[in-house]
Amino acid sequence: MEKIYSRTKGLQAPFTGGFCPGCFHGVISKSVAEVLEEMDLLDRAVCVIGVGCCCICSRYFDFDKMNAPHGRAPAVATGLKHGAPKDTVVFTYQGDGDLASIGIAEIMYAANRGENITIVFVNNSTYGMTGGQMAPTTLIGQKATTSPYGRNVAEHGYPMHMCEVLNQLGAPVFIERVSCDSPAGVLKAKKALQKGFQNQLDGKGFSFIELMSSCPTNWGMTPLESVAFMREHTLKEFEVKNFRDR
Ligand SMILES: Cc1ncc(C[n+]2csc(CCOP(=O)(O)OP(=O)(O)O)c2C)c(N)n1
Ligand code: SF4
Repeated sequence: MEKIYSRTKGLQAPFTGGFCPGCFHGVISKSVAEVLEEMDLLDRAVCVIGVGCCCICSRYFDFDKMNAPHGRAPAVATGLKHGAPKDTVVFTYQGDGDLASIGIAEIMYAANRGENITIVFVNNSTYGMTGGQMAPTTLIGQKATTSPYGRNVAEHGYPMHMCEVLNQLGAPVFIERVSCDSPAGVLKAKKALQKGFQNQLDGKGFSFIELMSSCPTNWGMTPLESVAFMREHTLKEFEVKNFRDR
């Protein structure tokens, strides 16, 4: 029988899974590994992994990686990119608490300098690993353990849209928001990741890919309910689109 699918070499075997059922980190990290393999980059890629559930990727990614706690991944990636052999592909893998809250300074300045790195930003609108606290990306009215009555604009401000914020800067060359809530969405996400890595190989500069995600555990939903919530609410607040492609 013809073999039509095999697991990517970019994930260590045996892949037993460490994410909660229905969590998009699984399909996103697999997509990243597949794209690197398809582009023949597994031997020269380095992933700088932030804090949060993205750390679980440290167990699985079968290419060079390191951890950069407390939102500093873009700064660490900048240093790596400047010091590593020229053909090294350096990217970060960060959650929304890590990137948009704890590490807001680092992402802004790496983007503004137009560093030749790629950012993989997983937005699940909560602090997943630490128990569902409100993140900068939490929707208005969405409940969190630190806002049990829901995000209230008067008290907590509005959700932050990182693609739109970074789109105000001059230097970034590629900014796109995608969602892996359907097979077609996964294919689009892989195309965006490929573009982000190719831009770096071409020396073009800073690429930012935001992948919309869920956190069934902290949203208090089943996997299917969380996908329905994403489609009904999250993807209306965070529109899937390409913001910039130079
Ligand atoms: C400065 C700082 N404060 C708090 C923490 C604790 N902390 C570790 S992971 C995390 C939440 C990360 O959430 P997010 O980036 O959204 O990732 P997720 O787990 O949702 O994928 C926090 C607050 C930290 N590491 N550093
Ligand atoms: S806590 Fe949330 S973000 Fe973390 S693995 Fe579970 S579902 Fe995913």
